[in-house]
Amino acid sequence: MNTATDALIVVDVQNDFCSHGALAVPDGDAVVPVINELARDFAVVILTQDWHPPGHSSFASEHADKSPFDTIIMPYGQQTLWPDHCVQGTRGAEFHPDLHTDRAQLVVRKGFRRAIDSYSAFFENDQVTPTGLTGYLRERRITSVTLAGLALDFCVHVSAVDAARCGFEVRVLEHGSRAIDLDGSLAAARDNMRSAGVRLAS
Ligand code: VGL
Ligand code: ZN
Repeated sequence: MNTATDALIVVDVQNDFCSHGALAVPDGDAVVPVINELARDFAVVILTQDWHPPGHSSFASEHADKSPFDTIIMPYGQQTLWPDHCVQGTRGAEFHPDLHTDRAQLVVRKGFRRAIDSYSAFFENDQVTPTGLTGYLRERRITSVTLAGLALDFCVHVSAVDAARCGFEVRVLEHGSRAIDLDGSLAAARDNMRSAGVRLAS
């Protein structure tokens, strides 16, 4: 058992990121049994849920002449465009049916503002708008976080770097994560996490 100062943050284990989903991460379903097992060792379990309104600005379908996986410049910086995914209230936005969610104490929804995406569980993609998770963790006296889920090179990566930036001790469990890997994004994410002081464990 980990202590009460450690939290497990399970990132975006939702139908749209799993097999047959709108933005299926290769082998994404494989994280479910690993995370179910892991979660039993944590006193504090938090889930994140990508939760976009229809017509979200990160959807390629909202931009003329753009395709999924193109990048554009938004007022807050560079943004990859995605297939429509995790639309609020749809089956794709629900957690994977085999994910054990009963022990989760908090669900952090993110990406719910139309004009801005949020990869991180801590800050939206402008890197300044908070989700409130830092305050929650601090109030609960949590000092260290372990992350797993989808996708390793996007939401897990940015959440891990932000957690380190907020002063938490951070570990990412690679065996409980899978990557999208667009143009070397996985290698870049690993470098970035290591430079931020994140421990990559497998
Ligand atoms: C994610 C792309 C778009 C993720 C979410 O969970 O990694 N990736 N929305
Ligand atoms: Zn998304």
